[in-house]
Amino acid sequence: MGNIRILHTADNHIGLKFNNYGGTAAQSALIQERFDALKNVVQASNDKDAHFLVVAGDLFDDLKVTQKDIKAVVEILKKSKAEVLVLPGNHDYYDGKENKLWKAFSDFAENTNLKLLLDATPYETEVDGTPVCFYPAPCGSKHHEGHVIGWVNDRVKAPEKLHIGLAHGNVEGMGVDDADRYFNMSEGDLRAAGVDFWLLGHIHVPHPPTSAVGNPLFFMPATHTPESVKRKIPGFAWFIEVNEQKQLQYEQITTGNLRFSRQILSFGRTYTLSDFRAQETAWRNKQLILDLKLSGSLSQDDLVELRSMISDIAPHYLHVDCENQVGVAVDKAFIQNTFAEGTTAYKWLSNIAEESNTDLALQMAYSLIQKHNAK
Ligand SMILES: [Mn+2]
Repeated sequence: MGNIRILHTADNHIGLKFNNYGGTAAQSALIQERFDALKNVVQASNDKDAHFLVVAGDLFDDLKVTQKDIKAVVEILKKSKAEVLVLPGNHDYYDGKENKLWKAFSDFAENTNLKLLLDATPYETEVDGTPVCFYPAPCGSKHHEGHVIGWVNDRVKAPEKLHIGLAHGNVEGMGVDDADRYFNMSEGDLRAAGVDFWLLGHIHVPHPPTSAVGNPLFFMPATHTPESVKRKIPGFAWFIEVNEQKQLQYEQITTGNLRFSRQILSFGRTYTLSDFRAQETAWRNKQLILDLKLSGSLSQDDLVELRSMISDIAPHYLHVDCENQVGVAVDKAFIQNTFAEGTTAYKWLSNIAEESNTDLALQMAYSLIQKHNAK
């Protein structure tokens, strides 16, 4: 029995429309990226000489993906030298009735290396004489609370075979958004199945967290390329090699080309415009979508400078979004520019500026004066 090599991906969400970037160059780049990163997954399967390329659900974002996109995905997956196993997830579920998505996929994939696992029934195969059995648990709907892996428990599992579960759903304790708690599985549920390990999808963060040697109960690859500014991580796939003693060596492979970065920054005494300038210069990358959330305060001159900086940085990125809520700092220069010398406001604010170590007292005093003057 030789080693068995598997490339594991999931949550590719082909067909995502990225309408929040509607009409921008970033929108078309993000749509195209889902295909390009899938090519990276296929390339990795060939580089690693994988026997199987497993897609553990949500290859497609919904059942309404266009025929053109389905065909393009099949064409990409066909280029893998591995056998490609595709499991329906909750976004691309299969409820037992013929649907356009999986009908078209099957038609395009006929007589290829692609195998669609629509039914909860073991798939027995072998690699160079080593028997391998996959236990697919496809999703039958988009939203479903309980898991669909229970049937695997009762199957007799000969010790000389490699037994691999395939499922798509939330794993309790992984700490993701409550909104994503579909097809909930506990570690106990996964263990009760009696397989050697599970290849899962659904949660868009990886598990285990890093490459290692060992015997994890389950793997989650995360998306193959990030899909929103909520993801700080790049896109990943797992490369898993199983030896004759059924010990695993697993390597996290980066498969995405684009990145998102959300920066929440507050200007003030400890974070200045020049700090921002230095950081921003280091971030520059045409494959990066930058999302800035700016607050705090800056001098009047720096505020003007900041605004022009923000409009100038766009060409250095794929896309820049900026929520600019930076206010004017009430410093000595501001007091002199705003109030006539000798007025109460001038004296009062200047005294605070002399004595106070915090911007807060000045900001509060200034806003009191503004309220008073507005009456
Ligand atoms: Mn999912």
